[in-house]
Formats: sequence, C-alpha cells, structure tokens
Amino acid sequence: MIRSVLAITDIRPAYTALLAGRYDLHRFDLIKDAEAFLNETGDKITAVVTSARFGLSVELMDRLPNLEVITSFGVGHDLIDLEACRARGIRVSTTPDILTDDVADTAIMLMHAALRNLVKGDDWARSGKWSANGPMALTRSVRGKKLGIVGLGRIGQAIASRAEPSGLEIGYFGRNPKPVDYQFFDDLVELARWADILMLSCPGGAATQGIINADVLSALGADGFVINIARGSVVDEPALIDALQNNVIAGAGLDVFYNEPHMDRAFAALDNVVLYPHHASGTVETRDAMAQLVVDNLNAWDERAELITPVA
Ligand code: 8YV
Repeated sequence: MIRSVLAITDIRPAYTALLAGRYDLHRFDLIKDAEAFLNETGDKITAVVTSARFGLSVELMDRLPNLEVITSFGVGHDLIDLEACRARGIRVSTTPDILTDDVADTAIMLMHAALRNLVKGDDWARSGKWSANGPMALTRSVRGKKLGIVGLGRIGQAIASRAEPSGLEIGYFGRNPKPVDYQFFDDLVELARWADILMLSCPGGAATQGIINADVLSALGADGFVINIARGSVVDEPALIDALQNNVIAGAGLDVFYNEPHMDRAFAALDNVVLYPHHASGTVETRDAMAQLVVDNLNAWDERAELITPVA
C-alpha cells in the first residue's frame, strides 16, 4: 500500500489533483529546502511520479530508502536507471502505446514541413514576400523518396505505416531484423547512403548516444533530410549543426535537442531546419491519456502490487 508519494513534476493539474486526493502527495518541484525535506520525509516515500523529461536521478533515488515504485509520464525511460531500479527491487512503469499515433503523426508532419518548406512558405505568404516577389522557391516532393528509419519499434512502425501510402520506400536500422517487408540495414552509414530521409525513432540512452554522427550525415548527403522525434542525444548535435550550416545535408525537422528547453541557438539561425519544442505527444487527448495511465499504474500498485505498463 502506498501512502506518501513524491511527484517530481506536475503531470497535468487535474491528474495531480487526483493523486493529492488519494495520497499524501509531495511536490518536489515546489519544495524550497530539498535537503531538509529528504532528511525528514525521504524514508516515508514509497512511490515517485515523474516524467520522461525529468526521470529520477540515482542520487535522489538513494535518498528514498523505502521506494517501491516509479510511475513515469512518457514512454522514454533514458533518465531512469532501470538496472539500479532492478538491483533495488524498485518497479517502474511508463506510458507506451497511447502516444504512438501523435508522435508518429508529428514525425510525418515534420517530414512534410521540412521537404515542402512549410515554415518559409507561411512567412512568404504572411509577410507579403509573395505579393512583392512572386512565387517562393520550389520545394522537394516526399513521394518516391527512400525513408530510412532508425529504430523500428512501436513508433517507428507507426511512422512506416503512415509513410508507405504516401509513396515512400522504407528501410530500417535496428539491433535485429523484424518480420516486416522493409529492407533491413545493420549499418547506419549504409542506411544513410541508401536513404533520402533519415527518420530517428529509437530510444535514447547510452546505447544510442551520438550514433547519428558526421560520417552518417555525410553518407546521407546534400539532398538528404534528418527528422528526429527520438532524443537529442541520438545525434552528434555539433555535427548536425555543422552539416546544416555547410549544406552537407539539405535540411532537418527536429522535435528534440541536447539541452532542452535551452536549445542551441545556432538552430534558430538556420533556414533549412523546422523546429518543434519537444511536443510530439503534446495534445490534450494524448497528455490526458498519459496522465490517466500514470494514475492508474500508481493505483494498481496501491491496490494489488501490480503495474499495468511496467518496464522494470
Ligand atoms: C513526453 C517523451 O511527453 O514520452 C516520451 O518519452 O519524450 C514525451 O512524450 C515528455 O517528455 C513528457 O515528459
């Protein structure tokens, strides 16, 4: 049974209120003296609510000796050390599946926005450049392009199933081939050489840190695009900025960055990149469903020591 819950962040006000109605809820983000709080209350905390964005540091976890469960808002768990959790018998849940459609839709949206130059087109119409200068420059067609998906998990497959009817040929890179009809690549440079558009939809964390490096970007080439809805850490960001500045690749559509929300300002100066503020799952419908699943996981643990969507 759970009594005291530590919330690292507000998941959504109505759902945080639900938690506060049922549990003794402490908001870590609102606590002024964290040290005093942890000394006094750390051993009473049996559950943590967090998010993919904030995770839970091992240092903080170590201050919660009776922690049983972590329920996280979001599908990524790169900021929670699952090995450390397993070693301590701490169970962890995330919110998979319910965000897949919105994230895949965002990936497709960024792909179209990058190739068709949506943001520049909006400015062209809005600012009067259209009436002053005539038509804007031609853009690139999506149909007929080769889409190289890095990570064909749930989200990667949802992207592929949207891209196929738009006339894209699909190839993918992953740890192992999957039972699908798409071409498998076990080498990222080979995938990049084959692809016109590199779509990043793999998990973050140590295993994928910086795998999209200068070699991969130069293999993608001057007509190639990078779309990233995975994690900023997957890309060698200075190499990506350099590739965009020097036309090593044609452009990018990016939802994720190294240092969020303090994105490298070099991106803002580039006109061959479409930027989105890590908001692929940011719809009312999906965020409500994610918050509800966080609450449901916590209640399931409280009532029957079970998690609905465990990852550890
Ligand atoms: C989260 C995400 O909404 O699910 C993930 O892994 O990155 C986003 O969908 C966001 O990080 C909330 O913290």
